[in-house]
Amino acid sequence: MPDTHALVEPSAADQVATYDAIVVGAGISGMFMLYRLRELGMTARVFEAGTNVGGTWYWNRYPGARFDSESWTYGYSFSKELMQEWDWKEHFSPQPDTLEYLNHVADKFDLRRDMQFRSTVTAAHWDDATGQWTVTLEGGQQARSTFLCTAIGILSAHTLPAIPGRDSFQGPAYHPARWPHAPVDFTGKRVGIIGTGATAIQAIPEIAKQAKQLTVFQRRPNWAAPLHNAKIDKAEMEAIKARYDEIYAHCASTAMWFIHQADPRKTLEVPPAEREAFWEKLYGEPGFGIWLGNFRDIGVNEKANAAISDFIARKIRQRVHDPKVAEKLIPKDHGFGSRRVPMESGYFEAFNRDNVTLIDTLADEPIECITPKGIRTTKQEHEFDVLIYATGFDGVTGAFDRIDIRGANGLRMKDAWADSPRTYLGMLAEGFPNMMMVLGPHTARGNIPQAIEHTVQFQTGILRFMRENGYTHVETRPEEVEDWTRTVIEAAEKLLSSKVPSWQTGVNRNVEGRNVPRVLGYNGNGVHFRRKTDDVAKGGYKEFVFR
Ligand code: NA7
Repeated sequence: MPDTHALVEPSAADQVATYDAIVVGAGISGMFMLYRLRELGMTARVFEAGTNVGGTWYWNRYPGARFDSESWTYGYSFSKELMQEWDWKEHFSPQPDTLEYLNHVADKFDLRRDMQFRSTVTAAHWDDATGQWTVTLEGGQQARSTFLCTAIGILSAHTLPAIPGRDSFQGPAYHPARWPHAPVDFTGKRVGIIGTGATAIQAIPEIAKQAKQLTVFQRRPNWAAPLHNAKIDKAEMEAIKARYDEIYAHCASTAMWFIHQADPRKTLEVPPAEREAFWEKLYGEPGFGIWLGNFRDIGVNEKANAAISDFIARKIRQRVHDPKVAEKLIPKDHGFGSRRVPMESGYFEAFNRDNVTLIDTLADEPIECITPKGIRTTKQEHEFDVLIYATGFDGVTGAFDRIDIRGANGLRMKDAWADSPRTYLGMLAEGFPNMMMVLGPHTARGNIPQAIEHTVQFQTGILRFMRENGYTHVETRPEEVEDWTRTVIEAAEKLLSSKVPSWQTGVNRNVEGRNVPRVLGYNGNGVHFRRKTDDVAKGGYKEFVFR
């Protein structure tokens, strides 16, 4: 008798691989999520658009890209062995070293065997009947899972400038988040760069050293302060390793999970000379101290903020030789620290070079269009060999918007979040069962890798709890979502930053409908956030619905 089974073609449904969990993204979040899912004995598949691990540090290969957080507080802390074997070479790690570190982590824990690269997720649909997510990739491949973990980053949806003629430029044009893998040689080149955010502030001093001519098109200046990076020698690294427990415990005890702790004094209560000396000290020290270790009211009190802004403005005037250029580099529309403060290495001095020109596109020369030869302003056409669009990202929700995510009853995430994201702790979103968001909107962020580790711990805690109790379905409770959303909005209202347009408040004028500030993160104290999540876990996750 012939074996008829052998003749039956498998149906399309049979060909769809099924996992316990699908993770979208192989950056710091996705890598750690995979590690923890495996520990739970779950089957998991990671889909990643790039050709390797690293996320932000895979994509952003532009000259000058580096941490502006201390390297030794910005790696994984889940493995003491990993911490002891990895030597950070610089206090603020440059992108190539960070990418090497993340590849080392992927090798050490054999992560790539559950990862599929060159795999952009275009859709993720929840099916109420089967209690499963179906994930679709750009090429049409599909996979199913009980849980969906979004590890898509807060700054991964890069945006190009919405300027007429953008695609007509005949030379190479780069966005820093899609930088070529081979170094770009600017020698003898006329380079134009649009944007003066954290990315451009890192790139400009480096490109200026090589280019024949660098023209910076600035729409609105940003406050920036010196990074004071330095190498770490063997002895110093050993000393850091010996203190890791203490360092990480200290970070967990600060509001933003960095080593920096706000000074408990209020700015205007401190005598001016003492205040000035304190600011001089902070300005001379490495890292975010001038922002996060400053007097505790600079982010909430307008007079205090005006005082520190005046101090930083004086520093810019001292560092930039041409007073007219210095004035253009000083922000007048927002105070120091009310947008994310980029830390710089020779940014202001770059404008003292003969080969660097600053163009103020708001006051002096608005950009009219991009042409085949360069950029036309209201005054002239500037010709370039290379253009750089350092024009940022559709922050926090942008990466979600690029995937067609549909939850219970076909609810589209874009519709659900049209006014505001609705989440519980930024961990799960209302209406999207079994979807865990790492760095989702309305969560606490601060020190990003530490936020990631905390979030993944919390979420895999839920998964363990579900397994122990025989549950397969988790969702948020409406009253808890309401309460958390209110908490997040109230925490933001006190801050001067909540009114200032930036990626942090979800404003990106290159994206339709993104011109009104929104609250996209939990800006309360990170210590309170940790306590809250720990209490939810200890209490048996009563704030969620399981079945
Ligand atoms: P940012 O900080 O959002 O900066 C983008 C810059 O590009 C900013 O100066 C914008 O000016 C400018 N921009 C954007 N679109 C245009 C157009 N159409 N015309 C002229 N200028 C434009 O992004 P980054 O990549 O620098 O940094 C993102 C984060 O990455 C950073 O905060 C770190 O956390 C790491 P605007 O201020 O909107 O006037």
